[in-house]
Amino acid sequence: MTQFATSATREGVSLITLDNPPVNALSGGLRAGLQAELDRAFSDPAIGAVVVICAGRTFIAGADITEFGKPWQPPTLPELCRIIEQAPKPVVAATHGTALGGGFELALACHYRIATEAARVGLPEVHLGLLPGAGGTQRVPRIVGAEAALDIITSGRQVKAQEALSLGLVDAVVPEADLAEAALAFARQAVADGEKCARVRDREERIVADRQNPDLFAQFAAANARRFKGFAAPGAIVEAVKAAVELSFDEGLAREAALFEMLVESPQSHAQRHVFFAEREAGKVPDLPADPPLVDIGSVGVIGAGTMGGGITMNFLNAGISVTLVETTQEALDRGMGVIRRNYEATARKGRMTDAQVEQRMALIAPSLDLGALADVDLVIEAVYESMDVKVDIFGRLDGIVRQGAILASNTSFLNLDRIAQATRRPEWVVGLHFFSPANVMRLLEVVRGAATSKTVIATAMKLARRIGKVAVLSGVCDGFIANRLLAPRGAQAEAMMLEGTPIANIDRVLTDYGFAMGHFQMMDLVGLDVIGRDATERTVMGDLVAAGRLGQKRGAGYYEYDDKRRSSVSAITEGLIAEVAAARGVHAKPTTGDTALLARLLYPVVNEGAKILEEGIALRASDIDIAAILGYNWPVYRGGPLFWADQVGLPRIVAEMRALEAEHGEAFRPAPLLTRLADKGASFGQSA
Ligand code: 3H9
Repeated sequence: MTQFATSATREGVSLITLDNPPVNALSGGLRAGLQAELDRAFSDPAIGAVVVICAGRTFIAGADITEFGKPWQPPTLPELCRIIEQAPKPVVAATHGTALGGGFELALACHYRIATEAARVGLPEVHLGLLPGAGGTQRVPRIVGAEAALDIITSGRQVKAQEALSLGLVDAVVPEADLAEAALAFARQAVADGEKCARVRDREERIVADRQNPDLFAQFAAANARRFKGFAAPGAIVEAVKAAVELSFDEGLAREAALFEMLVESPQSHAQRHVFFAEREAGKVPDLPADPPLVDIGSVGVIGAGTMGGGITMNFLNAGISVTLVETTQEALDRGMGVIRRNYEATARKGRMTDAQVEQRMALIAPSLDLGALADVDLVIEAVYESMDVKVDIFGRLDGIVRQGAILASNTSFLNLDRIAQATRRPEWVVGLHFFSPANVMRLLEVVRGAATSKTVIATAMKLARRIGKVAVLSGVCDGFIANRLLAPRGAQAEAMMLEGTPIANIDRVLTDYGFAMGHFQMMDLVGLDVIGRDATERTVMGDLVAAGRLGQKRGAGYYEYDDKRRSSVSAITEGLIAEVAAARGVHAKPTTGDTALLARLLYPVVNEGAKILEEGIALRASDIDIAAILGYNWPVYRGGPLFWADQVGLPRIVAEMRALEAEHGEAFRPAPLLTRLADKGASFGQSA
């Protein structure tokens, strides 16, 4: 008996309980503890069968990710799975919560699996840049066939108990309270029936059928090429499942193990593991008490039913929280309500929501033309356009309307939150809640802490973010907060290079090759050049494009030309405008060539800005900046974010290259003091926290 595994004998069955809070990750200690209990049960003649169950909120949620990259302590997980599958006595897995990754693989090595009604199973390794490395790629296809296995493993999705039952991934589904007793009864029945232990490895019928369709793997890879682009793990998963179909079980396992080893060492998996922990770390605010008082958010008011206000509203409706939506005119209110309804109806048409759910969500909105309707809500979010005067006016009025003890939030994306807060007599109740467009989709929420914002308000905002499915990153007050400020230098350099004569298609391609879904100019065209509408003090290509009615994709022309399928091509008109604007501004042609040089010029200034944001204390930690870039700007997750990437490139190299760029292009490339200090010390952003 260890602290991780204990057992009790129940009428001839050993009930082994695993306990490694919070998610029963399969640490070395847990594996050793389970092995010891299994040995004892297998060698005890009074024991006929074994049930493995978990204490706490979930069955095993996977291998212990913190152990990756370190030497494995025996027994390894594949060994443990082999011991269980080869056992002389039936072993039943009793799963509740989420049996994920190595946890589900361990269950698959058991002879039977029982799940509670609310349980889920899945193999989410792909999200960590990995594949299931303890037999998952070999056993799942033997149960569900290669096609369904590819879907489950490359998506990493959680399969609900009922679906798992119909697919044969679990053998029975029982009410939560009955799990242990049902599993014990199942185990006794297996003993009484005297059947051979059912080993997934011996199941051949699905594999034999899949052998008739050898093109299936190439077809699956081709059909999903867009989704998998840039990622190494999905291709490895396809290869491993193919091995399950084509090779013997043991050869397939060996193939899986080799692929796992390759991936676990890869920069991509390192990056994705960093992101996994960074996302969880972001929610932690060091100066908050462990159990802070919170405002109970039962109702929300949103001011502004435009694109942002509408998207913000949907987050709360999705979480079952009612929203009073306020606009200044009936027309704007009707338009906003119409957009929300159409968004939901589109989701329903895709089968991801029922018509009744659409109506339930719409019924949670109380539209109003009167700010007075916000008197009793628990949280107000202002989402009107970016004008300090307008915001100051609204917050001044809200101060006289909204009940004391409610939170007043602004969705401003760059204005000074402290000035907005000063428009009220309760600045401690004012906070920034900065959503990213489309606000119902993007997972980042910047929680902006003003000089006076109270701990209760910060703690409530961080918790609320989780409730509405967002990842909160705490930001101090500065122009652009974290994500917008971080990425602004990339845009500035893209535009500078454009004027110097680097083709915009080259600039965009370097960014998409790096892993961004689209390049800078493609993004501008998608958002709409009129929407971006910067107040330029000098002539700009964007200004000229807007003046020429080339507003972006929606008009079939912006920086690029678009055909009716939205495929882009280079535009001679844009090229002409670029040359004209460059001449008017006296920019000399000196195009940056070579992908590495282009990328350095675009992304080193982002790294540098990140260093400044960190040094100024705007972000709490380097990994928060990575999360803001990934979740707010679709920075490729397999790069780990700008600062993780910078650490991988090497800070001394970045500083040296930036000094050369500074000599040529000036101040934008002057290395930030923190960056230089870390490089000089041989340290990294990862060690800077
Ligand atoms: C694998 O299994 C490889 C095998 O195929 C092959 C091996 C040979 N390890 O998310 P939460 C921590 S790869 C270590 O906030 P929730 C987490 O960091 C693994 N730590 O809870 C956090 O710590 P803290 C495949 C882990 O209720 C705390 O637990 N499995 C692990 O919102 C609470 O986590 C996965 O990828 C772990 N495996 O969600 C599943 N998991 O409190 C990963 C969690 O200090 N886990 N922690 O910040 C999850 O998806 C979610 O944690 C889960 C619970 C859905 C289970």
